[in-house]
Amino acid sequence: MAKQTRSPEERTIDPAAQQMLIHADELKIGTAFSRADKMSPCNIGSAGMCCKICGMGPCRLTKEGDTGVCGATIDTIQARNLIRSIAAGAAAHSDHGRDMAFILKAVANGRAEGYALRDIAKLRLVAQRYNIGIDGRAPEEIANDLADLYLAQFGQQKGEVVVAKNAPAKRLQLWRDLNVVPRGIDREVVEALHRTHIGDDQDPEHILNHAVRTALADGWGGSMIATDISDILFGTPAPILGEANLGVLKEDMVNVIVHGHEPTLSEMIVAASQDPEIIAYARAAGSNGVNLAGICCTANEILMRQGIPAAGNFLHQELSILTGAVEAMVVDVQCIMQALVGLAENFHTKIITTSPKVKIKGATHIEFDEHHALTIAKKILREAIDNYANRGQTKIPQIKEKLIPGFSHEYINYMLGGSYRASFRPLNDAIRDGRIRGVAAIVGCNNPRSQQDYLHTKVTRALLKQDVLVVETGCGAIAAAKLGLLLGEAGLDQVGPGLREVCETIGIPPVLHMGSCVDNTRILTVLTQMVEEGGLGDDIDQIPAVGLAPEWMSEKALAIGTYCVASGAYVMFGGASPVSGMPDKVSDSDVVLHYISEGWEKMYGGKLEFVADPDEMVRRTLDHIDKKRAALGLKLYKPENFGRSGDDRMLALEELPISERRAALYGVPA
Ligand code: SF4
Ligand code: MSK
Repeated sequence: MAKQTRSPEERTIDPAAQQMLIHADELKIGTAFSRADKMSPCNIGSAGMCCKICGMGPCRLTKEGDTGVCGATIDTIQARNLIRSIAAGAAAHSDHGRDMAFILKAVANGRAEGYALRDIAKLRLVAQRYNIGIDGRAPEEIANDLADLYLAQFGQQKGEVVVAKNAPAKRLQLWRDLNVVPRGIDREVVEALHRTHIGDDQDPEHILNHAVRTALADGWGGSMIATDISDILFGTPAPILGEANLGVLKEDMVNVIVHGHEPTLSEMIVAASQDPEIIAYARAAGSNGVNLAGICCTANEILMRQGIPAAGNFLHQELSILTGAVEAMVVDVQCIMQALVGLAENFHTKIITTSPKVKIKGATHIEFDEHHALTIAKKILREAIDNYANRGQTKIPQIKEKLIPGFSHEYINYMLGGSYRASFRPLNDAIRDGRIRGVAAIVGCNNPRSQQDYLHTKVTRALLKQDVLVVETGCGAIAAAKLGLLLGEAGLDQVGPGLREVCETIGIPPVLHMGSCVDNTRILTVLTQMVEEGGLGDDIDQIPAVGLAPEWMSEKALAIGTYCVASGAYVMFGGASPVSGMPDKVSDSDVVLHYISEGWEKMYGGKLEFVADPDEMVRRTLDHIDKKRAALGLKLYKPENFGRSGDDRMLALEELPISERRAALYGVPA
C-alpha cells in the first residue's frame, strides 16, 4: 500500500512554508516533510525497546519478559538509551560552551581578530560571582581569569562545577544530598558512555541518577557558560525590533543565511556585511548589498543582539533554499540537515560548512578560526557575492512578521523596576495576586512528524488566554514570532485580562523571547531570581511554572528537559515518548516511565512526561500551576478581577459613587 502523504496545510500551519512546499512538489524536490511521510518511524526503536550497543545485538524486546542476548531487561535498555541521548545533548551544548571559553581567552589576550569585550559590566558581575578579583584590574585580565576558570570546569575530575552554585541554596543542597552535583562537565558525559557500555551499569534507576548529573553538567555547566560568555563578548540582549519568516529574503540583494548555533562566526559575518569594502563588492556584482538572515538558533543569537531577521526555524532550512534566492547558507554546528547539499544542487545556493567539527560531502568548507574571524567572514561573503550572478528564477513568499526579541534575564529584571529599582518583585507580586496565573517556558524544536508550529502555537495561545506568562527560546520562539505573538500589543488581544494588564503596564509582549537553546539557562536564572526575591517559596519547585517542548526532536531537548526537572520544574514533551515501551501496555512495571515522572518528582519536585495531545498538555499545565499556587497559599486565580487597567479603568471608576469605587477596584465589599 502506498504511503499516505500529507497536504502542505497538513504539514505546516505557516503560510510561507505552505507556499514553498507546493513549490517543492512542483519541482519534484523532496523535503524533510515528504521524507517523514515516506519513512515511518521504527516503532520498536522509538519506544526505546531496541538495544544496539554491542555486536551480539541489535536486540529488539517486543514481548513481555523479553531480554537481550546478554540478559538486559527492557528497563535497563530504555534507561541506557535515554542517558546516551542526554549525554549527546549535554555534549553538544557544552562543547559550544568550551569553544566560547577558548574565544574569551583569545580575546583577553588580544589574539582574536574582530572581537571585543562588549559587556564589561556583565564580565565583572560574573567574575565576582566566582570570586575572581575585579578591583583595579583591566577587563582583559578579568576575562583571562574567567576563561581559565571556565575551561577548568570541563576537565575537572573531582569536587563540584562552580557554575552549580548559581542555583538556589536549597536546590544545591538537595543535589548534594542526592549526590548528583556534576564534578566536571566532560567527566559526566564520558561516564555516561562508560556506564552504558556492554556489561556496565545495569540498574535503570542508578543509570538515570547519572543522567541527572550529566544533564546538570549541561544546564548548570556548559550551557550557562556559553550564554554568559556570549553576552560578555557580543552584548547582553535587550529588546530590539526584528522580523521573521521567509519574506525577509530580498530579491535585489545577495542573501546569505547563517544556520546552526554558535554566535562566534555569525557575529563576524554581521560585522563584515556592514563593511564598506564588502558593500562596494556586492554593488559591483549588480546587487544592492548583502542581506543576512538566520535559521535555527544562530538566527536567535544575531536576532536578539543585532536585530538581524530570522528566515525561519528548523524546518525552514530547506524551504529557504527552495526560494532560489539564497546565494550561500553558512552553517556551523547542530541541527543542520545533510539533505541541504543535495537540495542546493537544484539551485545555485552554496552550502558552506565552517566548523572544524562539521563537514558535509559536497559542501564548500571554509574553516572558522577565531584568530582570523573577520578575514574569514569577508572571504565567505565574497564567495556568496560571486555566486549572485548564478541566481536563476526566484520565489520568495511575501510573508513575514515583526517581533521584539531580546528578553535576557538581566533585561527582565531591569524592565520590572528600572535602573534604580530593578527587581523581580513586580513579577512575583503579579503571580501572588493572580494577575499572572503562572509561567510557562515553551521551548524546543520543530519536528516534521507533526504539523510545523501547530503544537507550539496551540499550546502558547491556550496558556496566554489563561493568564500564563510565556517565555520562549529556540525554534519555538521563532514559531511564535512568525505568528505575531512576540509583538507588544499585536498579541495582547489574545491574552487573559490579568496578563494583559501586566503587559500593558510594563510595555511587554505576552510572549518573551529569551534566546537560543543554550539560553534555556536564562530561564533557570529567572526562576532562581524569583526564588531569591521571595514570596514564591524557597526553591524552584514551589514556583507555579511549567516547561514544555511540544515539537521536540533533538537530543539536546532531552538534556534540557532533564536539567529542568532536576531544577524542580514539571516538564512535558509532545510527540512520541522514547521510553513508552509496549503500546497499550503502560503499567506499574514500566520502571523508566515511572521513575522519570513520579520517581523524580519525589526526589526533585519536578517530573518529565511525554504528552502527545496538546489539550491534555494545557490541562496538566494549568492543573500543576493551580496546585503550586494552592501550596503557596496564594489567592485563587480569578480572571474576572482583572482586565480593566490603566486610564480606561480609572475613567470608568469616576462614573461610580465614591462608596462603590473600592468594591469595583479591589473586588471587596464597599
Ligand atoms: Fe543485545 Fe545486550 Fe548487546 Fe544490548 S548489550 S545489543 S541487549 S546483547
Ligand atoms: S535549533 S535544537 S531545532 S530548538 Fe536550537 Fe531549533 Fe531544536 Fe535545533
